[in-house]
Order: sequence, then structure tokens, then C-alpha cells
Amino acid sequence: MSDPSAPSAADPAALPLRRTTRFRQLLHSRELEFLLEAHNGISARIGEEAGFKGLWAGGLCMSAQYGVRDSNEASWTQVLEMLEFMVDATTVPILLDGDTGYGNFNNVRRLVRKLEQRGVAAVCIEDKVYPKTNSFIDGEKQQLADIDEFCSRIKAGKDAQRDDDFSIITRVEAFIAGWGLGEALRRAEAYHAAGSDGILIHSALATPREVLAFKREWGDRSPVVIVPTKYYATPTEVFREAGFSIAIWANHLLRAAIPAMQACAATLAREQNLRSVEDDVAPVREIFRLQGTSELQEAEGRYLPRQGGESRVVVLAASRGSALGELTATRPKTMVQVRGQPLLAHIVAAYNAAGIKRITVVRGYQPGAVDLPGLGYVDNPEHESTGELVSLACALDADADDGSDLYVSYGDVIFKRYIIDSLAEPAADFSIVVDTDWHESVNRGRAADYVSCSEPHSRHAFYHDVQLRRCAEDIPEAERHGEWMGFLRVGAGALPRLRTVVRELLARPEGRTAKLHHLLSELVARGEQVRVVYTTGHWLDVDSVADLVAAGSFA
Ligand code: SPV
Ligand code: MG
Repeated sequence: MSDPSAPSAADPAALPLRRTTRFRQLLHSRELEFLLEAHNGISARIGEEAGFKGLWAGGLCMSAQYGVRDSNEASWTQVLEMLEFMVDATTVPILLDGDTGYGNFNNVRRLVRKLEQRGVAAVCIEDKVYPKTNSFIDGEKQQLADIDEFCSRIKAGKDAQRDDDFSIITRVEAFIAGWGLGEALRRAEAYHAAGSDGILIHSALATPREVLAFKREWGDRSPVVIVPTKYYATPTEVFREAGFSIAIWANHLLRAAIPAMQACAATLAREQNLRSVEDDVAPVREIFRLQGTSELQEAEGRYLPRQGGESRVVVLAASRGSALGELTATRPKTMVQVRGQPLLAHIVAAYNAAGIKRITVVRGYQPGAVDLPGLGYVDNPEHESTGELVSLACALDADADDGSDLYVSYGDVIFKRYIIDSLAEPAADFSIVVDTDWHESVNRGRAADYVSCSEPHSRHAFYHDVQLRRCAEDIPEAERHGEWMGFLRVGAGALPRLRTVVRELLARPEGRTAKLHHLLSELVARGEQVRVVYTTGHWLDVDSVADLVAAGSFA
């Protein structure tokens, strides 16, 4: 394969010979060999996978896939471009249907050079004049090239090739243009003398009469190639016995695709739903396979710097929030509206703004009412009798992925996006955000998770790794350094340890009702470093109707 990054059907290491050499072997093998038409990368790959030892890049189908006529309407460089994709997608030799060579001797020698550069094994040129017309369209009216002039194309092409095994097949169109066997033989003889590597004898008859007559006279002077499109009913055995070198199935992949595409298009236009065609079309994963997607995934593993997976979030939103009264009669607190959107939507938006989109919500009270799109959901059916730790465990049990960082948030705490960014910053196993303005919660008379840390907030502390010492509701004022805002980030490497601590805490009698601050204190008690990021304000814990009013102005 010329492109090591391309998907390959066969192991290139098992194919030591150049494609040009392998084409030669097909041309000279004692067996009848077959080439299948291909007109782009994916059809070439399909042809190789089916077992074809070589492919025919036919002018009819290459032009048709571009939606133009087989009359040199696609430029030769456009053909070349497509060939490059076909070569990249395969390992077998490709014989290009080079029409007339796209001009005179000069165009042919340039074509040969370009084909060699792109890994095309061989070219076939036909003895007509540019621009050509497909042989099956008014063949008798077609003008044949002057023999000497055509021989100059062959000679120039042969002189131009750098790889001795590159082949130039010359196509005799005498039968197509209404001439007889004599003219066909005269031309074949001249082309052979000019250096042609094989003759493609073409016929538009429904029987192989002309090509068999030619082969009988020509014998084994050089390999003879046929395109049995019109005499398709002929048993292949006849070609074998006659001693042809290669039979080309010249347009059958495109012709197979056309009725399949037409049927699919008509059904979709009529039925206006995808169900009606799903069983008749290839699954998308088959496209991926043909494109060699797995090779790219492997290469990414080899070449790309190792990164943790995409961060994920668990939002604990099981509780009703009864202090909100009627507002939570039919939905939990996380779905109560603030500025036209549920609290949960504000939380999701903040995480999304920080580039995090894998969010799992732990539901409990009225789970059916928590249904924002694009989120994962896990239910804690025992939410009424259990604490936050059980809800966290439900989420951890539902997702075994320990390859990415985990954020834990409350479903009733809204916040500015920078809070998440600041939590992401320290490369710590565990980190939390602490509001230095803890007096605020005291003033509002609500319960809060207070923290005591390795040092209080100060300008100086900005440069230090501040560590959590304890987190509880009952930390005496003199020891309080702030209020935990309910955000915890766990680095991917520490997730297995988090799972262990959660499991062991839950095994204790008080574990079923434990809150997250119990978890934090337990982590510290076990010698884990829980890094503290100090901040002030810019978050809101919605516990009461007054909070809700405040949230309206905050959000
Ligand atoms: C082609 O496949 O483009 C050929 C063969 O040249 S034919 O269409 O039969 O002329
Ligand atoms: Mg053609």
C-alpha cells in the first residue's frame, strides 16, 4: 500500500511484490483471471474484500459516479484524484481505463508518469481520438485513431515508465467501429510491435463470436483481455478454453448500486420514515469498518498523548425540598423554576460552559418529573430513608468508568461557571470549593457544612496548598474557615479509593443516612489530601422560598 495510514484489506507485509509486478503476473498467468470494476475508494475496497486480485477503474463508471458522461467530461486529473483514493483503499493492482490516453503521445507519457507516482499498476488505452465516446453508443460511427499515431502513444508511454513492470494494455476498437477481423489483427500487430503489453479486444455483440475469432488468429502473441458486458450470457468456461488472459467485469458494482439507491430513494420519498428502509441498508458501523476506523482508533492510542477521559458529573437531586411547600408537590426541588428554567438546567448550563457534558442526575422524589434531555439518569428508590452517600453510591455503581475525573454537585446549588474552572485547576486527587463568607449562612439561619482547613483564607494562602481538616455542621465558630459549597472533584486516579471509602462507610450502621460531609471527613481521617480552593460568593443553595427569590436575581 502506498499510504500506510489507509485501511488495508490484506496485510501488506504478506504481499512483497509491487502492484505492477502482481498485475504482470495476472496478465501472464496460465489461468483466466478476473478484474472487477471499481469507481471510488469504497467500491475498490469492497472489490478487494470479495477476493478480486485486481480492479478495473472503468471510464464509464468513474465518469458516472461523478454524474457526467463517458466522453472525457471528467478531466484526467479528476480521474487521477479518484485513483489515488482507490489505491489508498486497497492493496491489489488497479488497471486504469485510460480512454484514448487523453491526447497524443505527450499526454500519454505524462499520464504514465503520474499513474506510476500514484501506485496505479497499469493503463489501458484505446485506439480512438480524444474526446472518446463509450463503445456502446453508436459504435459504428466512431472514428478510429491513425495506426501510426496510436503507436506513437504506446511508444511514448513505454519510454516514460520507470518501473519495468508497469503495463500498457492497448484496446482494439476495430469491431466496435464496424471493421472486421482483418483490421483488428492489423492493428493488434502494430500495437504489439510498438511495445504494448497486451491487447484488449472489445466487442458489442451479444455473443463472443468476434473476440473468439480474434483470439484464434492472434494465438499467444501477447495476452488478450476481454470485457464481456454485452456477451454476458457466455459461460466463463468458454473464455477459459479460448485462453484469454483476463476477463473484466467492467461496470457491475455501479450497476448493482443503482437499483439499490433508486429503491431506497423511492421508498423514503413515499413513506417519509426511516423504518421502511432500515433493514435494506448497510448499518453505519459497516461504513466505519470499510473506512478502516478501527485502525485510526489504534493509531490514536499509539500516537496521541494519553489524556484522561472526558470529565463527568454526578448531580445529587433525589430530595423533594419540602421547605418549598406546594412548589415541590409534583416535582423535586431541582426542577423548580428560576428565571424560566429549572434549577437543574442552570447547573447543566454551568457545567456545559466549563466544557463538561457527561452529566448523570440521581433522582429520587418524583423521578418522572426530572427529564431534561441529554442527561443520564440513575434512581435512588430509597431516597426517603437514605442520605446523600447512598445516592452517590447509586451513581458510582451505575458507571464503572474510572478513566475520567468526577465532579459531584447538588441539584439545588446554582453557581457561576468559574467555580468549576477553579475546582479543575489543582492537580489534586480530591478538591473542594469553600466560601470564605460563612457568616452569610449564619445570618440566614440555615444549616451549613462548615470547614476547618490547614490555614485560613488570606492573600498568602493563595500560594499554598490548603488542605481540609474537617467538614461538619457543628464546627465551632473559632475554628471555621468557610462553608463548603457542595462541590467535590475527584481525579480519575483517586476514583477507586473513593469507591472503597463509600463502600466501607455504607457498611456502617450510620452509613445509610450519611451526608457528603461525612465522606469528606472520612477521606481526611484516612490520610487523603482534600485540597481546598477558597472563593467568595457566586453560588446559591436553594433551601427556602426566600432562597428561590434570591436565586431569581442571581441566575
Ligand atoms: C469502461 O468500462 O469504461 C469501458 C468498457 O471502457 S465499455 O464501457 O464497455 O466501453
Ligand atoms: Mg471506458
